[in-house]
Amino acid sequence: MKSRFTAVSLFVLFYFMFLFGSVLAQSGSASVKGSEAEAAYEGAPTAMSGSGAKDLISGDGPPMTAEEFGRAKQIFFERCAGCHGVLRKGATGKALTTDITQKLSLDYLKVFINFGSPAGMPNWGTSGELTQEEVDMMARYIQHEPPLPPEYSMEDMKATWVVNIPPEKRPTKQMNDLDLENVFAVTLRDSGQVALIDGHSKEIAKILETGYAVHISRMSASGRYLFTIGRDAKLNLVDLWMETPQTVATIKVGLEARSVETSKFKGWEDKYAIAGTYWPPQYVIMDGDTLEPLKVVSTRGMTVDTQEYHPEPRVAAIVASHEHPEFIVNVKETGKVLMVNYEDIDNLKVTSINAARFLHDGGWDSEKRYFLTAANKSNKIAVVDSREDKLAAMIDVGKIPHPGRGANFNDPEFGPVWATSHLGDDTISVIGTDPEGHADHAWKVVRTLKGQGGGSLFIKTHPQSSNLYVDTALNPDTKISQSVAVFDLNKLDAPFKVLPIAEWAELGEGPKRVVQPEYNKQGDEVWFSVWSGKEEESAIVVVDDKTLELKHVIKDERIVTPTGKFNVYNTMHDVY
Ligand code: DHE
Repeated sequence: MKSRFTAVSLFVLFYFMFLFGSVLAQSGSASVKGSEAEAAYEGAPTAMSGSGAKDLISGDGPPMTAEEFGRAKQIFFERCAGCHGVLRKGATGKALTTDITQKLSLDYLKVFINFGSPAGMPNWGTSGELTQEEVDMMARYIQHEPPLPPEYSMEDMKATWVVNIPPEKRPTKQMNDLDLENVFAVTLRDSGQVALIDGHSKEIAKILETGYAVHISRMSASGRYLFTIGRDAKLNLVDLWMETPQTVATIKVGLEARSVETSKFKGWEDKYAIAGTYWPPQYVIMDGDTLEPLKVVSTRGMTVDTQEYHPEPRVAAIVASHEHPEFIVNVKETGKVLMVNYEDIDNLKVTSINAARFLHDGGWDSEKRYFLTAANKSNKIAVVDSREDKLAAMIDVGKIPHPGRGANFNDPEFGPVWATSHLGDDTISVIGTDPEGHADHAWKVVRTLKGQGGGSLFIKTHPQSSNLYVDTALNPDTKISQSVAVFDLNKLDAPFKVLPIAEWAELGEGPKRVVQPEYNKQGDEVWFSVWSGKEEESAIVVVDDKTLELKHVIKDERIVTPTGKFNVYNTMHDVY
């Protein structure tokens, strides 16, 4: 059925939505531009198609055929679940459970889906992403109960677990002549691969097949093993000591995932790995050199503020403690940070620290005692003291903080600080991190820098550098999304410089978003991804950190949609 809106009903509905807000409009004060960036970011297609999900076509919802329901389910899983949650309990986007949607008229929902909202809901219909028939179908779909995706058990994991080369058949020393500590593992997002690039020659040493829409890589404490996770929750364990580095074990830990980490506490180096999943909401502890799954733990539970049950609290960032044999696990929807002690996994001790919703990414202070993490919808940074296993502070920052792992440096006036940029505004919040030496400034925003604009994802510096790089990859203005701002850490009051990274790459058509600065081991050069579409040419641009001039452009037809880059040494030692 083709949907038709009269001009009058459209105007009335739209006016109403703008004037009074809406039950579906996202709350908060994000600017329109920040919300656009946020929607583009969180609303990326998920790895789940909805196949295997239990359909719950309810008698209370509007008429739908099974075929329509199936199609709508797939669209929802691929396009909407990232913001609204698989079970539609709400996250970045509002809750769309039937107690809410069935109270709204079909026309109202159609307008919303068609035109989007100023708070960040994309205009699915008018942008041409969905046809009018699909808009109508989606409006009816969300008035039915959400389908339930299958759970994923230890047995399911074991069925996918493969050890290609067992530990006893692996080399006992490095068999290649790569300077491993200066290798970069580069995410090739849409080809489902990782490129290992030599930091000196800038040559590709190896392309490894990984999971779908591969996301991040992390290093084992020894620097021998690379762990890479895809959005489809496929995990690769790569042995960098082999003659040519290769995958020695794989496992699928769920249906949808973003994070992986390995044990780093003294005496536990390389022993365990942990991966967190978005669906099912759980984490799994694995053997560090085979990926054998050992313990699966659900994150379902009560939210930090209203203390109500949440069925889908996704696992966001995970870091390994340097203070205790613990993993620090961010649980997005409940707003809790879990300190998971791996000393005795049969009698697992988990300290649950109250933070705020919705926890996302974060990193260490320079001493690696305090974990600073973004509660992005609360516009706060939570500080966890990993020595005391307690919340040290909650700090108000700009709109939708997105630090990546953040940036540590010595502020000429305020001493040791850590900084984050924001998706929702153009500021960079600089936070004091030294409660002993600079007690007056600790856990306060000591200064706020103004960058190029909102839509920033990552910020980076290095102990050997006096520069701070801030990307703006999701800014709607291409001039801004294709360049980066550089601040001089010795003259923070001076205006920032702009480096035209995408222009330097000399590529053809494409969005050419400049994303995620990453230093080499020495801290004297910085690598940027110039991220275009799958069919377009992308590149990696290397900048000389002293002169801020172009040093090298890595172009190769195998460099498809490069995004994250993980220098082995810096990732191993949490240098940022
Ligand atoms: Fe990421 C880190 C989740 C979209 C590139 N991303 C993370 C982490 C999480 C996360 C939880 C922290 C992992 C950790 O430290 O253990 N990312 C998500 C999403 O849920 C989201 C918003 C939407 C989605 O559908 O996945 C999302 N991320 C993106 C992108 O679109 C990016 C820009 C490009 C890409 O490759 O997909 C992207 N995310 C990254 C990168 C990191 C990351 C490069 C690691 C940064 C670092 O320096 O450590």
